[in-house]
Amino acid sequence: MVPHILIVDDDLSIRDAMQEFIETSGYEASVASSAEEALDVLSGNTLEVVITDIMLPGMNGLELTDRIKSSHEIDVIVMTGYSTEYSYEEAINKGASDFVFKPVRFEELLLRLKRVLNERRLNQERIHMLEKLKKLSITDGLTQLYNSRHFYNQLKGEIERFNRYGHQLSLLLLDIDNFKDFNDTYGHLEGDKILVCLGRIIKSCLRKMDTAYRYGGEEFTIILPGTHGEEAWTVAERLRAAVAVEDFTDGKIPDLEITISIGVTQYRREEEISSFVQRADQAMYQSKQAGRNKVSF
Ligand code: GH3
Ligand code: MG
Ligand code: MG
Ligand code: MG
Repeated sequence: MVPHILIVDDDLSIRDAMQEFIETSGYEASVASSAEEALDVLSGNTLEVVITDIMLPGMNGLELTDRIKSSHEIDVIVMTGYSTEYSYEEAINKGASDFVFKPVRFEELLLRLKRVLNERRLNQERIHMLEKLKKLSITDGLTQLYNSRHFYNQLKGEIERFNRYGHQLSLLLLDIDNFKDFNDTYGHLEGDKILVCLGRIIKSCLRKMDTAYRYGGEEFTIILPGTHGEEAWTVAERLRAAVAVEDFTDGKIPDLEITISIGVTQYRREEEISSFVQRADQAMYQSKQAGRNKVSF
């Protein structure tokens, strides 16, 4: 996308000349004759850079810079005459990215503009990369659900919310039944495919607020904020039933039955996080004891 530049100057001839120059340099250019008009243009457009004169009727270019930097992700280049009392430092302190003297030498302005745009691009790439790394650090590579590190962080947060606002909080812990047998019979790679497929089913059974995690090898957890135990049990039962009827291998292994056992717990005030998770684990174990493919509370 072509970068969009806004030129702010109260002198019509300067405005026009700069607009033409910026446009012939390959950018989209808009103009404003005052800071107030510039703020109007900003509110209705996506802009990359504002090039503003300092001496303007009404709000001056430094105040404009201040306003822009406090509410927009936009770079500002400030222009002023040699003889004014405004200093380079003042403009930079207000958040300006660069500064040019008037009369503006267009070739110099273009170099500075290119440098500012380049830094913007690098910054965006950096932010994008950090977001990707952050996502990677909380995601389980196989199932694309969240990982167990993220589970404990999120659960801690939900427990704090519970203690502050008294919202209900429930937890499901589920484990694939006799999965070792499956691996022994069909191999680990086929087992991994089952895990991926199960991850998808879990996701499809979740409500908007719920989050699912690969807790361990073939064990998963689901945090259900704002949910009391009975409701959580209903979610668990729906998930158990969905897994039991799923054809995990698209008929390649006829009569294959994959089932899960689920433990449901509701958070008790002031309970330690470890005790909360342990109770879910105990409930899951009860489901195993009761013959597997069950939900226990
Ligand atoms: P139960 O019904 O009591 O849960 O029986 P189980 O065989 O599922 O239980 P157990 O905890 O003894 O074994 C879990 C098995 O899960 C061991 C291992 O073969 C398998 N497993 C764990 N992580 C992975 C994984 O990442 N990929 C695959 N393919 N298998 C895994
Ligand atoms: Mg002026
Ligand atoms: Mg297990
Ligand atoms: Mg198991």
